[in-house]
Amino acid sequence: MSTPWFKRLSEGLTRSRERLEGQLNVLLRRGPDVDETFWEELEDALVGSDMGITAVTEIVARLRDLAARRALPDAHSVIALLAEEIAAEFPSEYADFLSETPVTILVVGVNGTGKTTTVGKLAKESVDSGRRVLLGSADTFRAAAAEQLDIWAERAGVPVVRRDRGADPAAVVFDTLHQATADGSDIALIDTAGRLHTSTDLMRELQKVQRVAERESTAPVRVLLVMDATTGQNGLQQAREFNSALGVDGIALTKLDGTAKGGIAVAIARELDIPILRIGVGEGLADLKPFSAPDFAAALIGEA
Ligand SMILES: Nc1nc2c(ncn2[C@@H]2O[C@H](COP(=O)(O)OP(=O)(O)O)[C@@H](O)[C@H]2O)c(=O)[nH]1
Ligand SMILES: [Mg+2]
Repeated sequence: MSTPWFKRLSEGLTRSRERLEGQLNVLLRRGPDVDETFWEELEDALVGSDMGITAVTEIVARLRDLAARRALPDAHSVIALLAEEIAAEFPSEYADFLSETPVTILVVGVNGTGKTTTVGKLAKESVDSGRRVLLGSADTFRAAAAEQLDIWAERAGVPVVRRDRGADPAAVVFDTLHQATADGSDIALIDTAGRLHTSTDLMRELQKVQRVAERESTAPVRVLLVMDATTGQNGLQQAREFNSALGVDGIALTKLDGTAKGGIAVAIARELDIPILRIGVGEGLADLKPFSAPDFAAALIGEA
């Protein structure tokens, strides 16, 4: 698995891996015995990486079962199966709507999670796969938001629809989707605001944006939630709120390079039941990667 992509993923997960690998090595240095203390310490190491108690309980239960059924001889042979069991926590089949054509994507999430950056990276990915892309700047709340999206649009070499600051975001969506139809766009990516006066205001505004998108889009409309991996378990509560207001179809998990608790991806998959479609491992245009559960699990636990 030494492809350039795996190498980049692995680099992005360095902080998480060092932490988990360190703890697993301590565990292995205790000795080869697979006793109750071993299972407890394994559980603690996994919980410490933010995988969430539900996933950890399941992973450890499956490993205990395997250890008994296959009569695994020692701690090493149990840890050797860990990556596979972590990967099993993720759904094995789901539609990657970011690769569908045509499609309209509403990119939502809390302020600062990386929505605008992710729109830019997705624009580049889509252009590289030969698709006609249009961006819509529906974050009309922040002064700098449209300028920031313009910069990404320029980097990716795609057009962007915008209106003045303070304009109705739903009007931007209307304009964007009419232009997408006129241009024959394959993918329309709509950036939205992450903060308003209150969270109720924000959810109401996004619901309006979604209604207008559903009405005006000739392509299927999907909701992509951008989550910041560094916010850990707090992000889960925000995700539930977005999901109940809008119905989230997929997740982009950003800033995995900025946390030692990358296990949060496991908690997200297990507790939200929404597929992670992309992960962000840096600030550059090429730092958004398709999610693969086996690669992720392997990069997360390393060579312990
Ligand atoms: N390290 C890192 N930084 C990221 C990633 N994605 C976004 N960021 C940074 O997070 C900050 C907020 O991003 P932005 O797109 O403006 O968030 P928005 O408010 O949700 O639109 C910026 O400084 C981005 O460069 C990532 O995957 N890794
Ligand atoms: Mg933004």
